[in-house]
Amino acid sequence: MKKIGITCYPSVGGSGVIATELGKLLAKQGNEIHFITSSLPFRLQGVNSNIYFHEVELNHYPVFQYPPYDLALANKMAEVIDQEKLDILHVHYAMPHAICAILAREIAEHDVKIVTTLHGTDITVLGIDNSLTKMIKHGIDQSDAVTAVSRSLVAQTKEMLGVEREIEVIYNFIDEREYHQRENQRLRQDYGIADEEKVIIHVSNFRKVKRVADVIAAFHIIQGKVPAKLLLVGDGPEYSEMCRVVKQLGIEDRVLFLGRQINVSDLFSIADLKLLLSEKESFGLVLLEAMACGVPCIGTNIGGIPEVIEHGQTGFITDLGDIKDIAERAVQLLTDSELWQTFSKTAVQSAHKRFRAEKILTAYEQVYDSVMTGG
Ligand code: GMT
Repeated sequence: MKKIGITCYPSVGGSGVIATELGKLLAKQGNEIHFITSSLPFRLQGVNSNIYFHEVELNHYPVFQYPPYDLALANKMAEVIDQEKLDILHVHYAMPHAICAILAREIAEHDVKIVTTLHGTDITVLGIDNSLTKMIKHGIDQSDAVTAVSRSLVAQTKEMLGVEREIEVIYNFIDEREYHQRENQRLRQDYGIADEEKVIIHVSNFRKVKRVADVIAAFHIIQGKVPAKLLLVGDGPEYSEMCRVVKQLGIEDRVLFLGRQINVSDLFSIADLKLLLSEKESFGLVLLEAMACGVPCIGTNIGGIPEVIEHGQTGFITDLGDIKDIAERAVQLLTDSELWQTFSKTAVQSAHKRFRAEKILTAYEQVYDSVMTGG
């Protein structure tokens, strides 16, 4: 049994999902898990006797222009390390969480090992800002072990930050009990989807890097050839602009903006195709969730996406912004039911074989064992 602290961004997002689900699995194995976060992680519902939550409280002192979240977090981490005698502090994101963990390790009296998992944004987005690179690199170099969610992210981290240390690839995983194929005719009816209509889905935080406009542009072509509806799930900075684009194209009746949703597995159960056309994506957890529900995917040749989608087997990989190719591939899949069935079946098998929770949990446990034994 180990005592493990976990810090992540608790709001909706793949890294928060992975951190929380991993904590739940580790708790089930008999480990004692301490979440140290600014609010309760959204997937952490219900009571579990092995899981504790330590809230980082932010005080708005008038002397500070901004509330010092990072320092408050480091202080809380140090407190929890000492009080609970943590063996490991597993932080998700080098920036700022690994930096906070390193500071906390210095402040705390009890010896703790730091494991950092890179999820992408800290490297591919923050890493291009020169004012932060030295600090991100420091966070990575000073961690006892570092993992990343794809081979592509490891390569980018080494190239962009000049990191030389070992970074282990541990892919994201899915909870098979939640993400699996199921019938949901009722939900289709609730959303007004006709029997002959195909359902295309996109799930994201509507940031510019997600290129939601490309999803809409591709759908515009697709729906001219196949009766279809587009489900846009999520919310973020590009939301209003996307509503405008849909209106301008005159396809409001075929595009459903569903906003943020917690139970996306229900939505995947009525989808025929998932589109993720990002310009930056270290993994694309939503692809894996879709695959586990038997939904073939089309994604861009970016970051870790080609490590998740097997081109020509579980979906297609297309060039960034190649709307014509994306639409053609989509129409091919949606109109060839034999091909679709094969892709759908292979997607489920691939999700289970390569990304099942049990396999990924073992990989993280090995990292914990290795830092604790100094290996
Ligand atoms: O940008 C996002 O989609 C959110 C971000 C996060 O913190 O959850 O996602 C990153 O981590 C996910 C979990 O590992 C990955 O699946 C996403 O690909 C990654 N996002 C980017 O690299 C842009």
